[in-house]
Amino acid sequence: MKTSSDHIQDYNAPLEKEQKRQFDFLAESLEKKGLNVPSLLQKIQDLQIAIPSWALGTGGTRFGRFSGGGEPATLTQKIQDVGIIHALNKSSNAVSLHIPWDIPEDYEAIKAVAQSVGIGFDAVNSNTFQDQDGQSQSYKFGSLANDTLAVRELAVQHNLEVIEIGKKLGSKALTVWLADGSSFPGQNSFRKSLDNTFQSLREIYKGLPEDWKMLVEYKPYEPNFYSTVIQDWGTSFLLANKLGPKAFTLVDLGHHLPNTNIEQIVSTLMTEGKLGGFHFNDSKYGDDDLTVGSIKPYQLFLIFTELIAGFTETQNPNPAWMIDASHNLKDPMEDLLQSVQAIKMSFTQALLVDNEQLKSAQENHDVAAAQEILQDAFRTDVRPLVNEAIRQSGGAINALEAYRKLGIREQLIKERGSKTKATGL
Ligand SMILES: [Mn+2]
Repeated sequence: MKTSSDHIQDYNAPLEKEQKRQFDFLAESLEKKGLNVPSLLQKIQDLQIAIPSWALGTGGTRFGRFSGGGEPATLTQKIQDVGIIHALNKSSNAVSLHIPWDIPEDYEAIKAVAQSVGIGFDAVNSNTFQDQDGQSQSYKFGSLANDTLAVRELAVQHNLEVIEIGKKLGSKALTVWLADGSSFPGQNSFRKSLDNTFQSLREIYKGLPEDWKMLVEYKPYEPNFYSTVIQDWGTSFLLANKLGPKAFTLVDLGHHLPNTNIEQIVSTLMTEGKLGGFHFNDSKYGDDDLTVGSIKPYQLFLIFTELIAGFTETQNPNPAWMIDASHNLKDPMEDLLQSVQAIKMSFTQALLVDNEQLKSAQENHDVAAAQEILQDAFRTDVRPLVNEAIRQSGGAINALEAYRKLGIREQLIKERGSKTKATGL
């Protein structure tokens, strides 16, 4: 694959002069505002976003799926793809595995592949939203929340197995997302479903190693359309609190009803020390799996502003950063490069917010000034700074352009064929 350091340096060479000119110009104006540019570069370099194993193939909708060429057919190929992304952007040094779609056959071999491309293993994800071949009980009417004890036990057992798989890979967190709920009023008892879920999660929590986290994800609807058991951050927070100090809430941007104030949720969770992880994506209507920053970049910036304030002003542990998207039109790797870049840009813009000035505007009830402070940061074109951080780490000045110029997809199609299908999709 043409992603060796030499290939990337060859791609960068003709762009270096213009990159330096743009960076110097921006750096000078930031320094005039009292910002420490080397420290900004370091923070941008340190931000690493995990890639989910399911995002490397083309996603589908309930109407159909249109495969792209050269999709990864095996776990090894998925990890190699994450390695390509990381080589280009130096910002995606971990993969988040979905079990049972990505159970390693040979753990040592998989770890060696990951190590060879500089990739670690982020949170492992359990799956009780679909039945697997030969499964003894069905999740059709719920898993951890199911009224039938044997179904709940099967779902608990699956989660415990996922922890065991994660332990062998060096993962440190289990993400639980439940499809459980009801599609019609009267179908389930809300109280019983919630209590069953808590009892099941408690069994899983008992099997969690000391240095692990359990991330409890919420979602207001889908695949159930009347109610989901863990419908919102409040329900997830309630469960995480009852479970104990290793349990946290996970915020998936797509898992909110339209216009929900997600930045306020982030702030509240961090105040309580319970924000455990983030799933990035973007959406116009619901859980649309669109490229991060493609629809609501200002919202993303406001979320990062809360996160960055929370890092210094709360005791919340560092959250796990993951993308959770798998959309149906673009080359998945191009989409992931765009998403990671969008995350880095919003993060960087949020780093530019003058929190002291903002506090003073708030104390003086100067509403217009408070808005100006935020928007001054948001309207700064930070691309030369983000690209410089990536360049200094050995990545490509423009990762997406490099991906195209180096002909990565063409090489993958040549190696894997044009009709491969990613597992789980
Ligand atoms: Mn998610």
